[in-house]
Amino acid sequence: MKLFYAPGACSLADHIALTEGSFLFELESVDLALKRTATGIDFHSVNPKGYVPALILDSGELLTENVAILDWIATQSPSLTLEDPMGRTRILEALAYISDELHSNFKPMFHAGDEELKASARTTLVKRLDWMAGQMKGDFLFGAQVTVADCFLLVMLLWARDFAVPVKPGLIQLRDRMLDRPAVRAAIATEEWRTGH
Ligand SMILES: N[C@@H](CCC(=O)N[C@@H](CS)C(=O)NCC(=O)O)C(=O)O
Repeated sequence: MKLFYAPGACSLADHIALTEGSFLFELESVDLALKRTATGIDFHSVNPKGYVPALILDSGELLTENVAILDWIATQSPSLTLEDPMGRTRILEALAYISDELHSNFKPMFHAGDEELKASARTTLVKRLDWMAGQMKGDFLFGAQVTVADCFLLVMLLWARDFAVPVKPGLIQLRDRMLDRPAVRAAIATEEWRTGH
């Protein structure tokens, strides 16, 4: 299995989840501007969509989209999902929210210009993150257990820190608890990604 990623991009969520789940996998970084992988492959030949994450399964099949990859990881690693009969559905609900309502609204922050769009995205992000803070059921989103949703949420919280988007204390504590985890530290160190702070 191989994960194609870019340092500090949303693919870090998948990288962390694979590491938390003790999967055996390889990594290859992608230059998103040039669409070239570290070994010099045209990234479009790996993932015609041209964006990370892209996971090549042991079967050779390509899996894309954070929600699908994280759901697949959770189905393979019971420690990252919830046993409750509604558990998978609730995690998918959270993943969809993180993808549509958080990740999408961070996109303007990564591009120069259009300050108006950035300001409006920031206002939406504050509202959406506040709502998420109100959903926390314990130390992590669903209580005491880390799930794939926390892995995805962490990346959003790191971006919030880097782009100075204010977040409630509960989410800051969740971020710091995640950052204390050996798997999270290992994944971030492997990507050689330095956040802005
Ligand atoms: N819908 C995709 C979006 C992934 C995405 O936006 N990836 C960004 C990095 S965070 C990327 O590779 N951007 C480069 C590009 O779109 O050219 C998903 O959720 O997996």
